[in-house]
Amino acid sequence: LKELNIKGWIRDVRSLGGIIFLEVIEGNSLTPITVVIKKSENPLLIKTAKKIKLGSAIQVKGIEPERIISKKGKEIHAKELSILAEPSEPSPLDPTGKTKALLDTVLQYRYLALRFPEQRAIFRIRAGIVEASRRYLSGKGLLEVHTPKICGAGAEGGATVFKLDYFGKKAFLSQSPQLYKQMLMCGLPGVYEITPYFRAEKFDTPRHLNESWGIDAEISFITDFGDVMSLLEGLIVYIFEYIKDNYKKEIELLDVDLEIPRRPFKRITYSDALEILRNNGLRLEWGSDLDSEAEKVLGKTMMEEGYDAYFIIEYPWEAKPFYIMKKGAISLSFDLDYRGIELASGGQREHRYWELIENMKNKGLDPKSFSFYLEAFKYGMPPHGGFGLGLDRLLMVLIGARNIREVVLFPRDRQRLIP
Ligand code: AMO
Repeated sequence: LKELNIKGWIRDVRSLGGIIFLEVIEGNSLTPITVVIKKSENPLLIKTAKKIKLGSAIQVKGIEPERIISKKGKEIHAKELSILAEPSEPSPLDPTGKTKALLDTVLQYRYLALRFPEQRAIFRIRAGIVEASRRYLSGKGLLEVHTPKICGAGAEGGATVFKLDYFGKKAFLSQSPQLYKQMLMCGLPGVYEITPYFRAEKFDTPRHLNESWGIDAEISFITDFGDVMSLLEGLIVYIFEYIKDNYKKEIELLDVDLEIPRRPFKRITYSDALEILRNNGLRLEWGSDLDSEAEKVLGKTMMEEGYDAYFIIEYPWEAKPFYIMKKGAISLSFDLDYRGIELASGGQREHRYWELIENMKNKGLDPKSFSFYLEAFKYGMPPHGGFGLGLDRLLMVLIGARNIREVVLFPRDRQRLIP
């Protein structure tokens, strides 16, 4: 007989005749273990067990029986039972998980919610995505880097920066590693960074956060932006396959039907997209951004054609940031959407010093405030490009969550600064 020593929290207590069953959430497990205490074998323990409060942290020593009497998976017959910590207040979440909590309550008590298997599954898959990204991008020869999050200039537009005081100087929280990953292309063939984005966006939607995470990559010596799209497509498919192969239990628990997106991802131009929208009764001016309504309609059309993931390429340059290469009125850029939700964007960058300055002026930016960045373009900067992939958005679509907050432990949005 195998000796067991388990530690965890009591999720449910049932008694039946002379037997008490404690359902315990153990260690990292996704399935609770049943602790069996028999009055006939252990009259003293049964007294302790009867007084035990739901949610208590306990330790049990005992043996694994040859035949299981509880209906649920693993079982231990207790010889010793110690209560390590008792709750001083009743749990704000139903410990048995039978009554589902509202998202607001989950977010306030995420640490408690993590005792539920479904919650554990979400954050394990999140870690799995990061793990898969590291494997894939390192395997492609990109170096994992860490760039500053306290910055002297913002890359993604002045309106959405969080300002802070840096020993009397004006500083910003990084909106994206954009400027630094590009500067690094002056000395390396490829980098990636898994990083927070801080953005003072005033959106209050199910897919926006003020602190989100990105998987950013940048590669140099590219032929065109197709090289960057291939890298991103490969990464997405690798992540889906990795999760499907290594997180089977989690996927099953969350009741997800994980389909690997069909390759090659469909590529449509921005102009094609406008045409599709027009055929669906949505008229958009050439040059305007695709709003969430437009994204949804496009997503539906693409799914009807059998594509979950698709690139929208060649946006009007007007609608893209200064660092993207301009070719007449269009930009050498792409967005990657999945079933109507934008997951990533990227493109080929302007690597030529004077053209880059021209682009900045075109956008009404003062090249002087970016001199540290421009400096890197003076010493043989090769053609390069990259992408930023939203980690939270990717996890959200992967598990079919309706709200991005579900997949972030302690989300930062317009209302939430604590916990
Ligand atoms: P972009 O601004 O499109 O591009 O951001 C890249 C991806 O990051 C995710 N994302 C967000 N997710 C949740 N809440 C937000 N507020 C939020 N903002 C962005 C999205 C988005 O597609 N520097 C470029 C990338 C590049 O060209 O390399 C950039 O930041 O999934």
